[in-house]
Amino acid sequence: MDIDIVSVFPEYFDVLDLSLLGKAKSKGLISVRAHNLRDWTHDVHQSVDDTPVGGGAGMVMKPAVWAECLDELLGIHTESPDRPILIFPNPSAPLFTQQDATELSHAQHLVFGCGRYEGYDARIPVYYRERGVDVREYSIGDYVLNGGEVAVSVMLEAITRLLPGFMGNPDSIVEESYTGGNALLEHNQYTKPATWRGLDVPAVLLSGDHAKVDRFRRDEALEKTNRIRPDLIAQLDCHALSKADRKTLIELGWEVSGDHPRRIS
Ligand code: 6GU
Repeated sequence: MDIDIVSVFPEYFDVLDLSLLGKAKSKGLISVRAHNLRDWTHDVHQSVDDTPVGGGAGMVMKPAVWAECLDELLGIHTESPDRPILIFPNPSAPLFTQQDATELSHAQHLVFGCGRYEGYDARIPVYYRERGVDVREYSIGDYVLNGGEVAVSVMLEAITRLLPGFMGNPDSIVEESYTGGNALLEHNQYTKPATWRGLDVPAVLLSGDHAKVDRFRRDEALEKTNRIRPDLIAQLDCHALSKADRKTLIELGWEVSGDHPRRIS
């Protein structure tokens, strides 16, 4: 996978070499290039932003500089068969989910554009969409960051760990939270010793009875999700739930009929 990142702080991405992503780079699974947006300016001040039309606080990133940069990185004026996906982090966009990470992990080439200040001119994504580019805008959560750099490193970590050959044990991806159509929070994990500072691991986990262990973990996942993220329970597909799952959810106060569980209050 080829990854281009455009930012006014490209050095921010030097740390990628230190993290797990560094592993993917050294294994040759990904090639990452961080570019400085100011390299596409022509004025002595290398300015990338201007005041908002219509007034208001802060500065907005100018479309012309971004377009010179993106035309080049996307190969917009060439016949190249490469069809990069263009991604802009944006706190006012739909949330980035595990499903997005999975989908993007199959792409050949990703180009990330990090906005700073109050954002970027809204015509930039419109322009590239009109030229047939797959343009995505994502937020990583309901809070505001100063720029897209942190959001891009979050998305990159979520995407690249899904690349074939990245994980030592691919099974651990299948078991984890948010995977598949039935997203639940993960059950608790314990390691040895069985008793530590007066706290015991649940006895059933030491029983050696795999069916009982599986049921215990599934119930714990359902209870935990019910307590912390009831919105995820409400999105479950009732048809994909086992009899035992339904029983647990009914005990937790859900009506389990129709397409999705409904809370009975
Ligand atoms: Cl993607 N960008 C910024 N600047 N702030 C955010 C965000 C993105 N997601 C949540 N907050």
